[in-house]
Amino acid sequence: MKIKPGLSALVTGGGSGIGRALCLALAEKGVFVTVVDFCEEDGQETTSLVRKANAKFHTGLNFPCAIFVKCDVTNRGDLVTAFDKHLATFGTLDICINNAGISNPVRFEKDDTDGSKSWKYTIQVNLIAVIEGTHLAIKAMKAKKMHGIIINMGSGAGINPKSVDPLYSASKGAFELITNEDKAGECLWITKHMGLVYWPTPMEQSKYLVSEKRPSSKVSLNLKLPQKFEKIVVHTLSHNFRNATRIVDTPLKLPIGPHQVLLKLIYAGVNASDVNFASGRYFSKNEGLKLPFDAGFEGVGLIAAVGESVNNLEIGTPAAVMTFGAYSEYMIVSSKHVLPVPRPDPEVVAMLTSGLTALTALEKAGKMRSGETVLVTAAAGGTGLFAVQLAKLAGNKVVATCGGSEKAKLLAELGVDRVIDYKTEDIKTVLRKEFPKGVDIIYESVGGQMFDLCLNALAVYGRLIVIGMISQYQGEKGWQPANYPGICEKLLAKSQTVAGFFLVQYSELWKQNLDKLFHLYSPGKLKIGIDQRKFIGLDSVADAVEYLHSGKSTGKVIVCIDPTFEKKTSKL
Ligand SMILES: NC(=O)c1ccc[n+]([C@@H]2O[C@H](COP(=O)([O-])OP(=O)(O)OC[C@H]3O[C@@H](n4cnc5c(N)ncnc54)[C@H](OP(=O)(O)O)[C@@H]3O)[C@@H](O)[C@H]2O)c1
Ligand SMILES: *[C@@H]1O[C@H](CO)[C@@H](O)[C@H](O)[C@H]1NC(C)=O
Ligand SMILES: CC(=O)N[C@H]1CO[C@H](CO)[C@@H](O)[C@@H]1O
Repeated sequence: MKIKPGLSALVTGGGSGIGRALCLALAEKGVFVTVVDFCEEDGQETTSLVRKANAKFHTGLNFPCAIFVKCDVTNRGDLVTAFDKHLATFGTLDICINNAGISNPVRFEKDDTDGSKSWKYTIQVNLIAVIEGTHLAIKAMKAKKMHGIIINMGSGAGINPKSVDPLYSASKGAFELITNEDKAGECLWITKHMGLVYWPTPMEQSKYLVSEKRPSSKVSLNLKLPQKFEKIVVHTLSHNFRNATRIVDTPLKLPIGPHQVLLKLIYAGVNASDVNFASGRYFSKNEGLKLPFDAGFEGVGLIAAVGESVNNLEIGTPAAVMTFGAYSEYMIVSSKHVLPVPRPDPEVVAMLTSGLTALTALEKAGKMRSGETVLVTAAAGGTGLFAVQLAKLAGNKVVATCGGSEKAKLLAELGVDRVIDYKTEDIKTVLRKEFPKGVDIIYESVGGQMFDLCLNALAVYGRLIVIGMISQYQGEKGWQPANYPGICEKLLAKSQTVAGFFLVQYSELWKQNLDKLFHLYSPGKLKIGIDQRKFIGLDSVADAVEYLHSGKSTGKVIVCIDPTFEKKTSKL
């Protein structure tokens, strides 16, 4: 649900704490609020704060932007009145947050009364009233035939008795549940470190978890693991990925080695360079290239087994890999190549090669600061979408090139200052006219004529980062290395740098930079663009690779390897 002015919300326990923070955060977006609380003073105060925050969105209303209903949530009659008053004032109910909760200060063994300091009362408030509130909210929403959102506030204390989470994060967390409907029925646990924390569904647990507590021997022999699995191998060197590869059956040999991890893959990322890998370009001549070899650069999934010497990784943990062989149902990898991640999601796949390349290349090779001009080519592609946003977040002016109006629209929405759609405008003319002093940093991944054009558009002290040359990978005669006569003279005359960047050589920064990307993504500062076309199963990988090279994709192209995870279903 998009949170917008004119929606209405009912928040129990809205007088103070998280409840008040939620009422105010909703009011900041123009939402009408019914503040429900048993304390008159707190409730009235929140209500007047909400009215103030809400005023700028609404004028000339014949009803108030917020109302207060004094209510003890353990009294069903009170609660019914609160919902009735809400509907009578605002007409519909869009969001209901059952937030009222108490802790019981009396030690359990001394707690044998029936009063307001008894365990019974705690259960009434924290459990029964939440169930009643959910009922009443469903009734109110159904009566108006409106789609709505109900959030029942839990507590970190339910999982980890010591953790106390800040009010602000809690209100943010709830917004995540309102705006992202894929999360219907889910539970969101907000922690201070990695944003959203992943809980396997019961289905995933029964399918992939060996046991909750592992026995002393950590080699897990899950009887549910298959005897064999499918993967994609390169059998002939060719830059035509479809011709170069085939799907093969492989036996799953257990137990795995002491330092190894068995990863069950869910999503794999498609990389512009898959075609270079399939043509053998990643192997130097003396490395003794041996066919067939496994394809696919990156993926996420769940850890299905760990070797006996692996102490830092648990079965069932979502994890990512960025090593060859990710176009596969299962992968046996050294534990040092396994990166734990919050969720096995397409967004996480996008952050791997595409996100890490953008962040690391701009900072390391581009020496990005703020207040400069940054040009990104193939800007609506997998890595390009990250590059434009990161350059913008760092405080730079961003220019982006792309082919097509849909891509141009998306880039403009992401805050790009000047989008050049080369299908309707000439890049060279625009740059000459609008950026006569040149551009300070260029994130260049197209190559060929685009590289020449970019080099000529570079400012004094400018840095041109060579990210790739996608336009060259599948030429008629394959990839032909180019000569650049006069390049030294050009660079010398303007103190410029042309810097190569290859992510593989920055592996010591992967973990730390992945964390940085999560920190930007969780609060919504960084948007992750996933191409909307669905590729399901290993036999769709070749289609996905060809689609990426068709120039039609926007954002990261992803293959879903296990379709049982493709659609998230509600757990309510
Ligand atoms: N150095 C590294 O470590 C590293 C890591 C990751 C990626 N890369 C490089 O980054 C680039 C982008 O990779 P990606 O995986 O994120 O792919 P991508 O940008 O999603 O690739 C698709 C986009 O590239 C452009 N394109 C495709 N074919 C083209 C062609 N023949 N001529 C001109 N433009 C073409 C198109 O955009 P428009 O038509 O809109 O421009 C297309 O939508 C590639 O060059 C890749 O090799 C490098
Ligand atoms: C790929 O295979 C098809 C059909 O076998 C063939 O026509 C085509 O020339 C091949 N392409 C390349 C680049 O090898
Ligand atoms: C993980 C990985 O190897 N990703 C590769 C994707 O493709 C680019 C080049 O286009 C490589 O630089 C990345 O290393």
